Amino acid sequence: MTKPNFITIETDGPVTIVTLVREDRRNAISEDMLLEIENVFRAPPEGTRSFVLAAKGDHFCAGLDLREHYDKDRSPIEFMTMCQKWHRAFDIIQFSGTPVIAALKGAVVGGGLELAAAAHVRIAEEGTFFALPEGQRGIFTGGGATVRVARIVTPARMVDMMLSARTYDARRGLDLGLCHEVVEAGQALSRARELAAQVARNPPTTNFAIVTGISRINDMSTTDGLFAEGLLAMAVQTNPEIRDRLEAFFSKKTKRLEPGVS
Ligand code: 1HE
Repeated sequence: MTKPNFITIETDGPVTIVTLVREDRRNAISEDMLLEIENVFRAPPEGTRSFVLAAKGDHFCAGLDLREHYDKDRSPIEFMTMCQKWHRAFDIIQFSGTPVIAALKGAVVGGGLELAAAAHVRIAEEGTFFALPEGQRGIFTGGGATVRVARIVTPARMVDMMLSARTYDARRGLDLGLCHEVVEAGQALSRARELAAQVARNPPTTNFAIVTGISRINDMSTTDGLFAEGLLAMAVQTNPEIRDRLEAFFSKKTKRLEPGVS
């Protein structure tokens, strides 16, 4: 892989931290940047057991690079091809089998929300805001929001978000499922790293089943879904790696779950 320009890749033991570093454009995603994002999730550094997806600057991501879109004046078929590239890149994030924890701040809008929605856990710091301003710009989503964001907030709410361009702050985003945890301003990255390190300690087969299986099963009929769940459980529950964990539980060596602790 050639050295990326729009992202940085750092490893911290089993955690790989991918950072968007195009803060002068508020991390808006150009074609080249999209390819860099796809490449790192497609072929992560050896030993990666979880990812943090973060951003430099005050904003996570302002979505599609509107300047590039304007300058390229794409034809319909060129934009269809472009959408397929966004779908492919974000599918790899969601379905590669390795957990991705996003550290959100500032604007998480348009294609930036589509990117965040492909991650498995979203930590937002105070000051984060979510929106789909496409309607206002006269355009439509193209990076998977009609599927991923609509599933989170419901299709009806997504219609409203796109028509009104309303913004939701971090707390409201938490209520709606756009993020899973809200932390103080400036703390999203450290919390995401902490969680990614914790998640990296789960057996890879278990993480694979969690991050790929649940979404896929929710695309299936009840009968197919239950069958697929059984197949996943068959592989995960009989994995020899889990025996040590169960023994640690029996011998009371593992921390017990506590109410109210997340
Ligand atoms: C950009 C972009 C961009 C900023 N493409 N250049 N997304 C949007 O409609 C979001 C548009 N952006 C914003 O609303 C604001 O920029 C922010 C709220 C994110 C940040 O505001 P602020 O005041 O910090 O920055 P700024 O002055 O607006 O922007 C700084 C520079 O970044 C400026 O360029 P400059 O040359 O004047 O310095 C902006 O033009 C540039 N910039 N956002 C290109 N998005 C697969 S389809 C997906 C559909 C979509 O994602 S639609 C995009 C929705």
